[in-house]
Order: sequence, then structure tokens, then C-alpha cells
Amino acid sequence: PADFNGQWVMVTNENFEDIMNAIDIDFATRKIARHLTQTKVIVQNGDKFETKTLSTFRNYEVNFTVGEEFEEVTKGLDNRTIQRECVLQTLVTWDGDKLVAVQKGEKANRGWMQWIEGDLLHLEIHVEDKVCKQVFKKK
Ligand code: RET
Repeated sequence: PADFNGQWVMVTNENFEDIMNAIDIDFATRKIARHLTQTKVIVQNGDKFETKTLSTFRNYEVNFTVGEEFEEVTKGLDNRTIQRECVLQTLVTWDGDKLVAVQKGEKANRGWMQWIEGDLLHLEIHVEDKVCKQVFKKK
């Protein structure tokens, strides 16, 4: 399979605001988060992934094995003011050299797709009818 290992620094981030809105991120958080230059740190061992999305404001970690459905608790990501955790049933699979994630939960059509082109990492995040396109460059 493709090799995602490395540190990837954000170069573009289209429609991130739409995605944050769709997953009920509050206004104050959105205001800060939309300006962040995110860094993706990926440790991959075959089908086993440890991923960190880092920023000066907040970090988000998700670990998974391709083909194995898991419970994804979106701590520090979805809005937490309503005092209930957002738990997703997430399954990541290969589509050729692309990673495709389906995140079953209270939001329809939630998931992402991630692939490499040269020294760029592409990440497309979708929720309901919104799509965010992020591109990262290898450090
Ligand atoms: C940040 C900052 C705080 C607010 C939000 C964030 C969003 C993180 C996301 C991460 C997605 C990671 C994926 C990893 C795949 O391997 C940057 C933590 C909303 C959406 C898809």
C-alpha cells in the first residue's frame, strides 16, 4: 500500500469553516481554528496508522487499522458544551492507494479520503453536503 509516513504541513484548507459548522463547532472555536496551520503527523506500519493533527490551539489524534471498524471518540473536536461525547463508528478502507473513511454517527455522509501525490498529502473531509479540501506538504 501507499506510504503516508511523515510530517505534513498544511498549505491549503478550503471550506474548513463549512465542516466545522456541520459538526457543530461553536463560533469562538471556529474563529480561532479557521486560521490554524495544521500539521499532520502520520506513523504507518502497513495497515496500522497513528495520526496526529497538530496545531498551536488544539490537537486531535486518531489511530486505526485499515479494515477494522472502531469507536472514534472525537474529543476536542466536536462541540462538547452539550455534555455528551460524539462517538462515531469509523471504518477506514483502501481504495487503491487512497484511504477512505466512513464515520457513522448522528451526522449523515460523514467521512474523509486521504491520498498522496508526489510530496503532497491530500485530505478531503465531508459531512452532509459539505466538503473541505486540505493539502499538506511533506516536511
Ligand atoms: C482542529 C483544531 C480544533 C478544531 C477542529 C480541528 C479539526 C480537526 C480535524 C481532523 C481530522 C483528522 C483526520 C485524520 C485522518 O487521518 C484542527 C483539531 C475542528 C477535522 C481526518
